[in-house]
Amino acid sequence: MRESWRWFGPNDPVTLEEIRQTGATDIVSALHDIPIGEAWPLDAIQSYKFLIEAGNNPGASLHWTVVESIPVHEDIKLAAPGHQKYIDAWIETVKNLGAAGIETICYNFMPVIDWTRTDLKYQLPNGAYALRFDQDKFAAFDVFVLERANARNDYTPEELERAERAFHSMSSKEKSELTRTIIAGLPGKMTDAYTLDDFRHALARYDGVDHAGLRRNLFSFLKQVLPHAEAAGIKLAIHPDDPPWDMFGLPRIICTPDDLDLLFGDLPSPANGMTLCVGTYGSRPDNDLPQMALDYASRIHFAHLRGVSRDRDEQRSFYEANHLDSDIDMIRVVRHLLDNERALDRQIFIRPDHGHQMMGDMKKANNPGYSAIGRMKGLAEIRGVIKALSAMGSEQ
Ligand code: DNO
Repeated sequence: MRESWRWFGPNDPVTLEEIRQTGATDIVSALHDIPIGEAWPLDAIQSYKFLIEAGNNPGASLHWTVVESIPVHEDIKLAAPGHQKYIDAWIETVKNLGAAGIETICYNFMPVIDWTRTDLKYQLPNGAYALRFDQDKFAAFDVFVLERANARNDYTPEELERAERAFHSMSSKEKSELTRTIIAGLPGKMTDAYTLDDFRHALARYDGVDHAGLRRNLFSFLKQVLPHAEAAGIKLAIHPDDPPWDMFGLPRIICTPDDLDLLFGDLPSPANGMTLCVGTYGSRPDNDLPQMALDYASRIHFAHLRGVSRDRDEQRSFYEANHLDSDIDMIRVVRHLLDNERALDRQIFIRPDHGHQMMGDMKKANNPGYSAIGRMKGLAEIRGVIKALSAMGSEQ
């Protein structure tokens, strides 16, 4: 396993010096300042790599090997007139990243919104903060704040009643916080920040686009990109839609094993791979994560290791739990990843995903989910699992 750590660049409150202390060896990052749709020039990639690697010393070295993410312009997802120039730019970025020694590229194909939560400071019984997705608050936003046309049709009468209750229990400050959190709030998101009106407009562009249509656009994008990724020695690792179900009436097409089977069945290129985001896939009770770690052996190039705990009565609501104590059997996930590394004689990049905001980080500015101590706790726990399982050998 290659232990990696996501770094958002020079403005990230967690510094490279601190990351070296975690024991991680690989950096996951992106050229966040380049506008969506533009190619990343080779010299900019090389300077960024230099910046990351400049402070290395023997025994504490970081290497930029994983990109998360190259954003995919909305026009590509919509196959809108003129979108070819954005595909060309994406391909150029892939070639340049290959020339600079990047090994894996994580990306996603979520329309309009990237990963979505409703609470960035959900307090756990021990006082630390976690991220949470609350289905009732989400529905309250959709129906009563955004007032999306026909939104009501997507919810049952009981769900609407709960949403209405959630809406009325929020102060106006809480409502605007919720709005910001949903449409503009999260780090590393691959879409532009929106005002409510922009957001309505962005959603409207998808009127009439269904799952099959969006899938067609993903596949024709990949058909062009994959040969270049292969030639550049790069593995693509698609990130699932988070949370993994349709939202705002938008089709979401990377949510389940069925979606992955279509993707890999249609495009068998060895460069066509996935990010096993354990927390994202695990937000659905019907996704069996240890089984997925086993089934997609040769396709998993990157794993985001975190757990979620779903609400008992509303399975679409969850909070991000401890890495090892959640609804997901993380030990078996790691065991299968290790088995599949041995079987295929290669290494998989892993990173601790979203940590709790805790201890000295509680009063610090931080990117939600990406504070230092909580992620280091996750990494340390996972590292212990890896060491223990590796010492015991493979599963029979
Ligand atoms: C959340 C992340 C996402 C992810 C992108 C991948 O923490 O997992 O931002 O990086 O959606 O393209």
